Amino acid sequence: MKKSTILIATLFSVALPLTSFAAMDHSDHGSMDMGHGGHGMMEMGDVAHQEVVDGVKATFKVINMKEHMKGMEMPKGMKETHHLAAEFQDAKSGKALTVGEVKAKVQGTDKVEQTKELMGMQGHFGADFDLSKKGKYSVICKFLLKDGKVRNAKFWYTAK
Ligand SMILES: [Cu+2]
Repeated sequence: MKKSTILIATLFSVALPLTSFAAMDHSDHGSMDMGHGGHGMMEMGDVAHQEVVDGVKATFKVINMKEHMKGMEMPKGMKETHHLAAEFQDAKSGKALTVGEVKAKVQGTDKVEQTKELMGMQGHFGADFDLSKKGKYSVICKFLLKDGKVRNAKFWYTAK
């Protein structure tokens, strides 16, 4: 009798953080901006940059939201024009790495900086940026994955 009580208590203490994490993940998805609901983001847009950084293959896509949201209403007052999506894989095994902290700094030729945290969603990390000015933008992405290493990737994106 006592033994089973302890066992149940142990099970609960293990299970609880997991469920709360899952619940948090869900609410994140619910509050996510459009584009993360129905379709897989990574299937849209072209690969803007891909590189292997210290054993991790990083793939970046920059998605022009207007182009991909044809027929859908853009939320009023939204100045973000592009969605930056980042996907990470173990370069050796090809296994998707979906847990981590990802930040990106986007800077245009006008030197205006936009730094945002990329949120985990549907197997990739993403955030929206304002790339409404035509021209070159530098994108610097800093990502900390489960192995505890901080990696960087940098590329240029030209907004047309
Ligand atoms: Cu996304």
